[in-house]
Amino acid sequence: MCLSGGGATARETAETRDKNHDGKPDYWRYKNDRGVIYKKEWDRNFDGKPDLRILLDGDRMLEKQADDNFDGKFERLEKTPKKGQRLKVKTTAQQ
Ligand SMILES: [Ca+2]
Ligand SMILES: [Ca+2]
Repeated sequence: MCLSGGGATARETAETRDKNHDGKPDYWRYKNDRGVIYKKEWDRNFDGKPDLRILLDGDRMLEKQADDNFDGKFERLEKTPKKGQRLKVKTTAQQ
């Protein structure tokens, strides 16, 4: 067994895009240490904070989180149903 010390400590690497060219990123793509994308985030109102997030397992979408009122909290959660299950949408938004 051989353990090498040091090395990269950052496990999460994000690629960003600036789609509206205002100098702030509005799209994030996260890859794990195998180079597989497991999370994507979008800033839909261009305030610099992500408000739509998708969690992935390979090509499969596991979960969608949305901040529809742009207050910084993701109040809508959609889990991709397993086979034979119906889509469940959870929301913690106040009525
Ligand atoms: Ca935003
Ligand atoms: Ca919100």
